[in-house]
Amino acid sequence: MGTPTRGVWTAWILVVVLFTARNGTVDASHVVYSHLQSLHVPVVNSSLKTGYHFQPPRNWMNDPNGPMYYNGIYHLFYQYNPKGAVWGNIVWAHSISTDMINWIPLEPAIYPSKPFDINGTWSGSATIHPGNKPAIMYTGIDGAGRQLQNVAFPKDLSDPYLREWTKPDYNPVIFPSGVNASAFRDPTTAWLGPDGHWRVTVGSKRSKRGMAYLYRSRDFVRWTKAKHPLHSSKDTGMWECPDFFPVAPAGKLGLDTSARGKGLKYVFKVSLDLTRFDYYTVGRYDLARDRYVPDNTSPDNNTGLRFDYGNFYASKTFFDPAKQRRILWGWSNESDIAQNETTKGWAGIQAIPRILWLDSNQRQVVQWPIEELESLRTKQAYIHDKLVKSGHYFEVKGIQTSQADVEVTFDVSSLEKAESFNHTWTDPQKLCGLKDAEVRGGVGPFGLLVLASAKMEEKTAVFFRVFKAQNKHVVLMCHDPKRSSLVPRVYEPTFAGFVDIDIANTKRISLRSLIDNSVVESFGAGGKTCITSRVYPTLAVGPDAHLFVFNNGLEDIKVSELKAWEIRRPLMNGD
Ligand code: DQQ
Repeated sequence: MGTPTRGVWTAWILVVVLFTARNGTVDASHVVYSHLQSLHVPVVNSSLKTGYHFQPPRNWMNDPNGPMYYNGIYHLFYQYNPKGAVWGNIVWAHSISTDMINWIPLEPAIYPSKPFDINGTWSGSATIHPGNKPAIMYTGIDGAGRQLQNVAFPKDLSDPYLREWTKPDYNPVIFPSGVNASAFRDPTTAWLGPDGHWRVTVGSKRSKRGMAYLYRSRDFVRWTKAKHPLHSSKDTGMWECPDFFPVAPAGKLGLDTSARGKGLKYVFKVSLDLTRFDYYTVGRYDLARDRYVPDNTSPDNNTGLRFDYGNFYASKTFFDPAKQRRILWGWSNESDIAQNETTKGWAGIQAIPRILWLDSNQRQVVQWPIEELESLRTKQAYIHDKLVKSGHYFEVKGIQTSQADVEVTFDVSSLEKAESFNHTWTDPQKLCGLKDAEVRGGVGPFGLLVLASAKMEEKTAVFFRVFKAQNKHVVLMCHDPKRSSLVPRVYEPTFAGFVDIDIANTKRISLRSLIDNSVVESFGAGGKTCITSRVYPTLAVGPDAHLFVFNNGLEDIKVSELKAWEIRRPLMNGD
């Protein structure tokens, strides 16, 4: 019998995946592999484990929950399976940090134990009450499988780590009356209205319409459903993990979720269960009607703006009063099949926390890794004013790049040779699939080849391509992991987003990529377009991972400056 081809393997793996999925029950958003849920295996493939991204030492992790700052300490809770590397047995695991980079694990803060959460402690958010008193609202699953909203409070406010949380017996505080009880979850951070009442929004759907139901309360205990939802949108399906917060019209400073004032803009984000991506709009909050109204510059559906155009879901922001900034956390799941996750013994990471602010054009947000990450930079490589001729590439040498932070600026002196843009190319991801890094272009593709083997049998391309449309140029940013691993994988999509810059004017574009063994997290044009991918090289591992700059366009480009640092490992949850 001959060796099965890549196609045969892929088909076989797909059959296994589909068969397993069919035989499990499907919860709200994650396939349930009951037979794998409590399987403890040693972590076998540690070389691909991330070094500086947030991750528990073992097992499954999904959504970030209740991020907050309290008396000098950052807290991150997250959906965690203490018993295995697939979704199941979910508790709120709890870690603390003074810089959001080095993490110390604590005991789980919230776990199923009461009738109102006996079948699950799902996602939710923290709200800091006046007098600096934290409160959590989360979704509990009761014995009948209904999704309810519960509150929990620190048992002892004088414990600097807030280790223990109390769930009052008066829970649930919000019962699914008049809503679909199996699609009613993930309460947001609450905000105070001018009438002194708290407001919270909960994700849901009504038939195919995505809904963010609004509830009000004076005391955080008795909640009343508002007549109208905060927002809804047709044909978008279940809205998981909504997030709603004000942003300053200019500058990078963040605002408290309850901030009010003239000229404030708002961001509303939902995680669409149908596509498994996070979409947001920029808009205004009509306080008189207690409704969110997106601006007409933001498409309000699954063609809309994304915080990240890659593997990034169930994200959540919080206001950091210590540095007056809004921080975004997001879950980056594996691109692998459940069986492989079980063999690895771990699954899921959090993307590096990012500060988030409104772009000066007020049409989108901009994101950038928190400055604390820079404390992990060690050895540096530096290159400047280097021409990359059409069809050429060069290697960045002198540092190990399997865990690295790369910042590069490309000068594009002429746009003469830009390919023409077809107006039907509305989906950047499809366009990147069509015109991947190997497809020669006019201006671009140019960018980085990361986690590449010495002979480039393996590589993940992070690049830009510039097109000429009728009256302007269109810039596409892509992640192309098609050749990232010699082992066939089920899910290796190209990811892409358009970059809203006037390149004819700037004549340059910047790129930052955070490389971490099996993660590539990229920020184009100073954080206007972000993409995160999970890749699993077999050769380009540890010291055998290489970094190249390439130009596969007809036009020469110049690297005006490239700085790359090795990134050392922080304290990571006791691992
Ligand atoms: N994950 C949680 C839910 C949420 C989903 C369950 C999003 O609360 O809707 O683990 O990934």
